[in-house]
Amino acid sequence: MAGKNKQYDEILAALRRLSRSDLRDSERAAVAQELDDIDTMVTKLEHGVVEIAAFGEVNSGKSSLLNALLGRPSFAVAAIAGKTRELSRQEWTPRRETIKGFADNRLVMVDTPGINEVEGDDRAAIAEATVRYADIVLFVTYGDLNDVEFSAIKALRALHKPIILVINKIDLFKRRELEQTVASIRAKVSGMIGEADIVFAAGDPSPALRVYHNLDGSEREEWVERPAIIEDLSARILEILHREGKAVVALNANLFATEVSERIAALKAMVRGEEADRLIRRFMWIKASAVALNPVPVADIAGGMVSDAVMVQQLGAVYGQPFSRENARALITEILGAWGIMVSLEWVTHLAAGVIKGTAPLAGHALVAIPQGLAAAWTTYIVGQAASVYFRQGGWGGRGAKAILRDILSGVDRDSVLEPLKDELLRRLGAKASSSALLKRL
Ligand SMILES: Nc1nc2c(ncn2[C@@H]2O[C@H](COP(=O)(O)OP(=O)(O)OP(=O)(O)O)[C@@H](O)[C@H]2O)c(=O)[nH]1
Ligand SMILES: [Mg+2]
Repeated sequence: MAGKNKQYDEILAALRRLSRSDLRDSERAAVAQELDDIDTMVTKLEHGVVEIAAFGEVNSGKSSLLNALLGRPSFAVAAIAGKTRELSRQEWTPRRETIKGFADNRLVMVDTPGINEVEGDDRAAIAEATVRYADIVLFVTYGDLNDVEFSAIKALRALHKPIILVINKIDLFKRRELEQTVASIRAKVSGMIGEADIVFAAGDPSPALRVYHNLDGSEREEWVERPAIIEDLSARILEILHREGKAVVALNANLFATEVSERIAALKAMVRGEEADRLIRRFMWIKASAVALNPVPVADIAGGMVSDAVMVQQLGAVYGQPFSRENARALITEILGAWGIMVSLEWVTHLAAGVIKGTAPLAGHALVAIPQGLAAAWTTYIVGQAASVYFRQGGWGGRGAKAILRDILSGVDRDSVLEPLKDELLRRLGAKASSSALLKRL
């Protein structure tokens, strides 16, 4: 099929590009599942597979129905609910020469576990994962739709899957009961599933009791097997394939590609965000401890840009944007300018007042060292956050650096960012102070 159809080729090419996209090891590990999913979809498209999945509550007769369509007992069936535990696939070979354009396709039936035991949001996620590769969904029920079934149908509709709603086990219904059930189901799904896509079936009807009248007037009872009722369903599936042709498969592949690339983008952003955070915290500590353990003149706090420049370069690498040392310095200058901080004693004192309050009065060396260390770390934090935004969005964007700095500053609680650093500095300085006190006493 590949190569014959432009739409297919484009989707295939997009998926292959996605799986080859430049990913660092940590990113590749985070999106391993998505890359596997892409491989599965690529293989499916390359082999021209069309998947038809049965979906519904446990015991609704999904496996039996698929067996009836296949004409062989391929899927396990049981009277106890929850027989099917995993997705499984079987090739279906109806008179496929009758389906226009599908002569070189493989039709595959997919059996799925029942949806019951899963709750709320999870149900939508499970439905999504279960029918991810399905081109047509057979939603199997054997009575009026309950809330679980209804919310599953809504989830499937949200995925834009063509759905055939199968009212199964019709051999168990009385005529009136069946009419009422159908009327109620139609009302519930109106606007979601068209009438032509609601069909009756009996995948595995119970045997019927036949009474034979003998010539001598006696009667003989016998249980006789009844054939499955699947003609309407089978016809409807073939009709959809016939009418929609490969658009059904292309639509599904396209939705899949969009969904999987969004998931990859989100996971990549998460991995990068976490790495950036770790990096910023490491540099905050380096700077805070260097400054606090060796106090430098206050004016040097923001001026000593070397470690910040290295951090910015490394952040660029996390976001896949190599940055020279000069560019890193220029970016830092721009950030500090947009922030508009006064690197002055006043600023440090002000900052210290916020963070140090609540701490036992500091003495001697710590009185100067800790506020200076924290001020240095705070500068590094803000520079790191702003640079991360810059790299993430490929520049400052229309709103400019000042607006971004404002967002960062209003969205962060300075005291809680610096708190762990303060404690660690106090611990280290405390240890240093007590050892020097000890030395003096000797
Ligand atoms: N009377 C009647 N019984 C049916 C019909 N289809 C299936 N059954 C019975 O319903 C029970 C469950 O059938 P399965 O096909 O295993 O149902 P399932 O939906 O695959 O169930 P799980 O795999 O547990 O989710 C079995 O006892 C079947 O014989 C039908 O059309 N009529
Ligand atoms: Mg089953």
